[in-house]
Amino acid sequence: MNKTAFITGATSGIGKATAEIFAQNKIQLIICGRRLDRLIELKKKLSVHTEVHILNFDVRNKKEVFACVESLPQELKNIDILINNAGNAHGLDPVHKGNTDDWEAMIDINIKGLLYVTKAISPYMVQRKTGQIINIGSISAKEVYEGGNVYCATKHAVDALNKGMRMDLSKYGIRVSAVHPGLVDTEFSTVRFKGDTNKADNVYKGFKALQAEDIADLIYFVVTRPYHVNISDILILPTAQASGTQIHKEL
Ligand code: NDP
Ligand code: 8X3
Repeated sequence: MNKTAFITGATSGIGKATAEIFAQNKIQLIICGRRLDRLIELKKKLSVHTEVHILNFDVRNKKEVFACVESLPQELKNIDILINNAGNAHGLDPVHKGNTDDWEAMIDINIKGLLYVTKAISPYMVQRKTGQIINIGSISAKEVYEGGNVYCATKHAVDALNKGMRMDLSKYGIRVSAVHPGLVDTEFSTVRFKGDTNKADNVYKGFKALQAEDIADLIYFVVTRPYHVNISDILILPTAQASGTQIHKEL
């Protein structure tokens, strides 16, 4: 039987690339995000390979999250793989100049949104005593950089939640793991800098950043290990990046 994966943040970047590699390998998909036009376009593209179901919701909206998962047809409620990917950085201000709306967005999306989705789906996994949850953390889950204050705090929280979820769920045969990327060239920096593409492009200048497909490849590797193997925590960096703050650039 084909596996079913639920991917949050499938409208761009890492989530979209993961949907693509999963579809090519016949994994049934539930693709989620706020931008419905992109979800429709992706469904059209991937439906030649596999079944694709759209759920259009904001992970911050607790009611919507639970209602959307509840609305799934019975045959799609047996989710085998949850990719907790939706998330972004908003701003890069020092704490004394921080924008509290940005802080709330990051806390609500990266932490609370991830929790709502997990709470909506994991009981079905517990019931079936099988399933896999992959939390997309970041090098910012392990290290902190100037201006990264709240974003790094939310990703440190994802790191803690990943460990806590594994403790709670491994007894039910559920695999829980985290993939922590360094710099990946996606819409991430455009969102962080509120649409300023010059600032965003500068982040990835002078070195070869990771591509969304590199992370998707790794995620596919993690989900295709034999069931007794859980890749519990993995950091993936561009070759030019040695740490959260050291990137070798040739400009
Ligand atoms: P993108 O900006 O390309 O993708 C972010 C995705 O998250 C989009 O599909 C977006 O969909 C979704 N999303 C954002 N906010 C919400 C929301 N409120 N409700 C539902 N979905 C939401 O960035 P990436 O692909 O790079 O980011 C994916 C994950 O990877 C994030 O968790 C990020 O923190 C992490 N990461 C990224 C790195 C990088 O350098 N790019 C490095 C390390 C980790 P939509 O807007 O349609 O809702
Ligand atoms: C995204 C990578 O270094 O911009 O999590 O925080 S970084």
